Amino acid sequence: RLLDQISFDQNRDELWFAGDLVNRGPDSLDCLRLIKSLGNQGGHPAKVILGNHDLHLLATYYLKRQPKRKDTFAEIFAADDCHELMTWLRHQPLMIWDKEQKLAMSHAGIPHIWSTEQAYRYNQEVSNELCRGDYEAFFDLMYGNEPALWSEHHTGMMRLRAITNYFTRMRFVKQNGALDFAVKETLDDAPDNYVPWFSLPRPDNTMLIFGHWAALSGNTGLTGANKDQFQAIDTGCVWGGSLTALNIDTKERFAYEA
Ligand SMILES: [Mn+2]
Repeated sequence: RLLDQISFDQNRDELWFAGDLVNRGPDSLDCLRLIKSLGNQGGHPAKVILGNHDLHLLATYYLKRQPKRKDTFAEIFAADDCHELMTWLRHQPLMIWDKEQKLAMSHAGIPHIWSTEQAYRYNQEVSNELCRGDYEAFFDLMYGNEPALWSEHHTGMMRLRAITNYFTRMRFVKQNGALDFAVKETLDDAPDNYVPWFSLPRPDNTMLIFGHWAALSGNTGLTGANKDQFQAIDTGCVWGGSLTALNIDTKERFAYEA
């Protein structure tokens, strides 16, 4: 319905998706099928980055685990094209970067302690593991909150887990970049000594588009000169709010109210 509202045209428009394609609404299977199918008729394929729920789906599938009570994966696992969908999803990155347009997107954002270029390299480290490495071992060791603080000295799975957590789960951080994993509510609920990741000055002025933090309702609360640098586009559709599309060229927003 949102695509109808913005008169989406496969041949003219390119769609970017900010992750959590699944588990946040009533029809995850058809959502995956629709997004994967874009580009099949010669138009632009969708650009997709992985969110924490997409990674959780992949881990549940590849490790053959029982879905959790709140998961809505049964329909996907029962589908004839499940394997194809999972292979396609596993090959999606954690970050998209359009260097010329000075534009990047990741599910939760990019911490202020990483330049955009640095973030892109870290994204490639995880993507290589998911596409060509031991992805089952990755999924097995992916869950966990440690290390909460980034260091260039992290190696192996600790490093990949930290990168994944920054890209897909970050909300509040400390000045040194350490992540909080407990608070998922609004800006007023910051734990002591933590601030929203986008409130700290970044090393470059690339515009960052992100989802994940539904409680923001699409509003970072920023008022300064950098307010447009951070585009929160999750407007809480999962809780009955609207679903939002941002026109990358004009920065105009469109919301479908359910
Ligand atoms: Mn999320």
